[in-house]
Parts: sequence; structure tokens; C-alpha cells
Amino acid sequence: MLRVGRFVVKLESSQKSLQLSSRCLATAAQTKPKEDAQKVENQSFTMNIFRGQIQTNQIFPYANVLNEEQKETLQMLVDPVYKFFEEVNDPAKNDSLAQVAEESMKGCWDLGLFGLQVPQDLGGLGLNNTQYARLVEIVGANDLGVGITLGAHQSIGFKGILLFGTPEQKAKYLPRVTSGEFAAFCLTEPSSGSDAGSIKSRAVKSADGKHYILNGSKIWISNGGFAEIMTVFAQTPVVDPKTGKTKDKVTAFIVERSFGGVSSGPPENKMGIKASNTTEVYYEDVPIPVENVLGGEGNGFKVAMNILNNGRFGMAAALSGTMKYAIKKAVDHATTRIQFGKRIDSFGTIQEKIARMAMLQYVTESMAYNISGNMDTGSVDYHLEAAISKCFASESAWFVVDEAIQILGGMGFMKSTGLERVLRDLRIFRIFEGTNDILRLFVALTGIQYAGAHLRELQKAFKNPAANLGLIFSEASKRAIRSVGLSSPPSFSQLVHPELASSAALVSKSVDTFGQVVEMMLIKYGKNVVDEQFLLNRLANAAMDSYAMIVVLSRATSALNNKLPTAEYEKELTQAWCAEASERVAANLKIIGSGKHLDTFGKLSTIAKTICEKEGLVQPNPLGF
Ligand code: MYA
Repeated sequence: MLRVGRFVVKLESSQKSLQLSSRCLATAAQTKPKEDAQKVENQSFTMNIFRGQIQTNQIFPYANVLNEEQKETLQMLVDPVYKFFEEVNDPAKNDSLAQVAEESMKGCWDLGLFGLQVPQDLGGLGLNNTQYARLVEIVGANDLGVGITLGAHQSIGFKGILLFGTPEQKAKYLPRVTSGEFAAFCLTEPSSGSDAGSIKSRAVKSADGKHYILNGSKIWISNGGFAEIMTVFAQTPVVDPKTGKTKDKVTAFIVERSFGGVSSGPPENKMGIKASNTTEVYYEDVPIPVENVLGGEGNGFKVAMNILNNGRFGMAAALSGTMKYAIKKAVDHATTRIQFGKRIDSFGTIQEKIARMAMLQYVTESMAYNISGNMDTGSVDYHLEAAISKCFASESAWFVVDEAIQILGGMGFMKSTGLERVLRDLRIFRIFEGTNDILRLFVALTGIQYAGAHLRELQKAFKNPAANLGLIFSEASKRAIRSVGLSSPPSFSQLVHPELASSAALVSKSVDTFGQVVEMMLIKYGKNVVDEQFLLNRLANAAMDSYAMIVVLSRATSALNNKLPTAEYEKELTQAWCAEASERVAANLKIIGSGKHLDTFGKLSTIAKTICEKEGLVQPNPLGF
């Protein structure tokens, strides 16, 4: 079973108290008591749709976070970065060299691209997430191989030092990673990919207590061949203060290659992002000074997760740039290519492709800047949106580049056109930084757990109604509104531009049904909901579509309110997107709610099991005898 451990443990521990309350509020997915955490209202839109509620605080107004000075700084950087990619960097050359060419690497260091978010007094450019996203978008439009070299360095390589480093660690390491020394993020191991908590590398304290001695090995480490400074995750024996027993827990360390005992394998031969360096890294009795523990002993798993959470929006930003590049190529071709006596852009088939490509790019870009804006204004509730943006961006970019190749026809298939390389580069984005499959489960189960915790609070409140009238009334009124089909709070409809009112109504309806279906799942499956992956995937898809709808509603509203020249166009993109996305939400939720497909899912499961038991396809005679 997929080890999404926390759900199993928490749901089992709460199983004893499973019951339906007098007001038929099921409390199936209860968590370990974490009273304080549960009382804090999560600000995430996505988290709240699991309760059937529309939380708009992080959605409206759209990404309006840069002040004049920040905009000016950004503009000063955008032009030279564009110029660098136009004039210096050659993605085809990097791809064929299977490394970033020397002049490109030097250009990136000279432009400060390796230290975009490091404070200026420590050698970086001191950009916020929104400024970072804008520059990363340019990188993604030009060379994903360079993007990974940059991203592995700062989006994950030394991000832990930025987020969790002590002042001393920051002062020691950040000036180095902005002035020529590469960083890497070392988590994955041969037996530990998606199940990140199961790593086997181990570090134990030396007899004098001054060092940890690290042993183990890592695989598929971007920048692994030349990184000098690494964030390495390893098991360490930690004493549980409650039981006094010693247990292995993951700890994060800052490891320098110069500590000794660190070596790297040869560069991997990959399908794409060939320009980036990927290697195994081995640690043999590496002495790590105790002051190089990052984020506290035993806290490494959370350090790793938070680094990944924090960096995921960068992929959406980068891939939004990639999509822009591919759409431009497709449109250049479609508007000049004549077939059957007409320009091919006049054919409905091509129009549909171009429109869909544009919608996916618009949604991805809107997600990236919504998340970066929230992070810049101090939100800590962006993890689900970040995971969604990574899945959405990687799948959309794949679709868009594939369709661009289709529009270009035979020309698209030629290496010289440049799209073949981009398609190869893109494939890994659905796999690394958390596979899209794992992230879908993460979104669905985290949301369900949140909804379950709220239902439990409510059930508790009913035990002493007099003391909890506020909570009971507010929940009861939300449910009453829901039952008459008006689930969106008035503030939501007021926030959306009137010309988008009918699209907003589709979001309300989707979220309303979403909440009901989650409640039904909690009642029906209880703790076993963790095993319902066929359903969880569909729930995650509905969550992705719901977030995608609201984020473009916010952006198009802003365009209409500000009378931007693109406002009408954005309105149409948004209306078309919401119309189709809400239908997908309804279809996915219907599958879960109706239970009709359970039989088919059961059959799919049996087919797969049969094939796996036989260690290969069951091969009926193709001619039927
Ligand atoms: S790096 C390798 C990437 N690897 C992964 O992403 C691993 C994926 N696996 C996981 O994420 C976890 O193992 C899962 C949980 C999700 C499966 N945020 O019992 P648990 C907490 C915050 O559920 P598990 C790469 O690819 C949870 O609440 N907290 O855990 C490089 C619980 O806390 P508590 C989280 O079942 C690519 C505790 O942890 C999260 O074991 C290079 C245990 O939870 C979370 N997300 O598994 C890319 N998850 O106990 C280059 C769990 O308190 C960058 N928890 O309740 C490119 C950038 C783009 C370009 C940029 C250009 C400049």
C-alpha cells in the first residue's frame, strides 16, 4: 500500500469514536487530537472546498503584490535576461553537449540567476517570489535544461538554508552559493522515491559529540556531479522525550563536498533536460559538524516537504513560459501555412487546438502568480495550491507542446524546429518533485482530513450546544444555504465582475457539490477512504479544476475592473474555461457520488492484479482460437 502514513494512523486512532451525530454529521475522518491546529481556519481556497466552502481571501484581488520599486527592479532584470537567452544561450547546443555550455553557465552566474531570492547583503538579488516567478518564466520559455540547473540549485538545493537556516548558517553558506559554488538537494535513494520517509542513509553522532558521521547514497541528484554544498537527508537516532526510547527520524544536514567522503557517479544519460547534470552521490563516513543540522534534529521530513512545497510554484511559472514559446511557434506556422487553398488557422480543428493551448497557458500562469503572491504576503496555507500548480502545469505543458508539434505537422517532428527537445525535456516534470500521482493523493487526502477534523469539531460542539452556539449557528447557516443551492457567500459573487457572474455561479455549484461528496465519502468509507485511490484521484481532479476556475475568475475580474486592453479576451478565456471545467468537476464528482463506476473500478483492479500475478500481459490468442 502506498504509505501515506499519516492518514492511516490518524484515521485508525479515531476509529473508536466513529459515530453519526444527532444532526447526522458524520465524523469518519477524524484525526489525532490537535486542537490548536484545528481551530485555526485554513485560508487556502482548495482546502476549504473540501468543506463545501468558498474561501476567497487568497484569491481576490489577483496577484497585486509588487510595489512600484519592486516592479522597477524586476523590469531592470527582465531585459538583460531576455537578451542573454536571445544572444548567448543556445538550448540546442546545451542539449547536444549534455551540459550547460561554459558561456551560458558564466552568463547565469554574472546575471545573478543563481541567487535570485538570496538577500542582497548575502550576495543575492533579494527578489520575492513574484519577481522570481517572472524571471523563471523567461528561463522556462528558453531552456528547461538551464532551468533545472538553476532550479536544483536554488529552488531546492539551498532553499532549506533560506527557510530554516540559523543566522550563522545563512551567513556562512548563502554568500558561497551566490558566488560560484553549486548546491543540490539530496533526498531520493534507490529504495526511496515517492516514499520519502523511508530513506536509509544514516548519520550517527561521533563519540566526542562534535560530528555526525554520514553513510549512504542518493540517486538522480540534479547538480550532483559538481555541487559543493548539499542539503542531505538521513536517518538519525533520536530520543523520544515522552517514552525515553530511541527511534530513527529523518534529519536534514548541510554537507560540504570538502568534508571528505563525498563522491559522485557519472552523469546519467537521460531522455530530456540533458543539459542538466544528474548523478548518484555517495557518502562514506562523512563527518558533518553538529552545527550543520538544518531545522533541528529529527525534523528532516518536514524540512524536505516544506522545501518542496515552497518551490513547486516555480515549475508552474517556468512551464507557463514554455507554453508561451510553443504557442508562438504553432501560431507562426498556422498563420502562414496554406492548405486546401486556405490558411490553416481558418480551420475549426486548428482553432480549437490554439484556443485550448491558450487557455491552459492562461490558467497555469494565473496559478503561478496567485501562489507567489500569497507566499509574498505571508501565507502559509499554499501547499495544496502549489501541488496542484505543479500537476496542472506539467500536464498542460505536455499537451500544449504536443499540440504545437501536431499543428506544425512533419515540421514539428524535425529536430531543427526545436519542439522535439522541449517535449523530451518536459516529460520529467510529471515525475520529479513529487509525482503527479502522489501529489493528487496528497491533495485529496489532506483536504479530506481537514474536512473530517471540522466535522469532528462540530460533533463535539453538539455535546455542549449552549457553550458552542456560535460555531453551531455558523455551520448550520452554511449548510442551510447549501441546501437551497446558494453555497457561495455573498462576498464571492460581489468580488467577481458582473460580466462573469454566470461563470462564478458554476464555481459555486461545483464547490457545493464538492462539499457534499466529501461528506458522503467520509460517511461511507471512514478510515478506509485512504484505500480508495480510484476515487481520490477523481476528487483531486475536481479540486484542480475548481482551483483553476476561481483563479482565472479572479484574474479576468481584475482585467475587467482595470479596463485592460486584454480584458474582453481574458473574459472569453475564463468563460470558456469555467464552462468546460465545471462540467468535468460535475462528471468526476458524479462518479464518486453515484457509486456507479465502482464495479468498473473493481474490474480494472482485478485486470491489473491478474496481469501482475502473471508477471506480464495475459495474452489471449489474437485470432480467437
Ligand atoms: S526531489 C525529490 C522529490 N521527492 C518527493 O517529492 C517525494 C514525494 N513524497 C512526498 O511528498 C511524501 O513522502 C508523501 C507523504 C506526500 C507521499 N507539506 O505520514 P505522512 C507531513 C507539509 O503523510 P508519508 C526532485 O524530484 C504530514 O502532515 N507537511 O507522510 C528534484 C505529517 O505531519 P504530522 C507534509 O506517508 C527535481 C508528516 O509530514 C507534507 O510518509 C529537481 C508525515 O506525513 C507536505 N507536502 O508521505 C527539480 N507531506 O505528523 C528542479 C507530509 O505533524 C526544480 N507532511 O501530522 C525545478 C524548478 C523549476 C524551474 C526553476 C528555474 C529557476
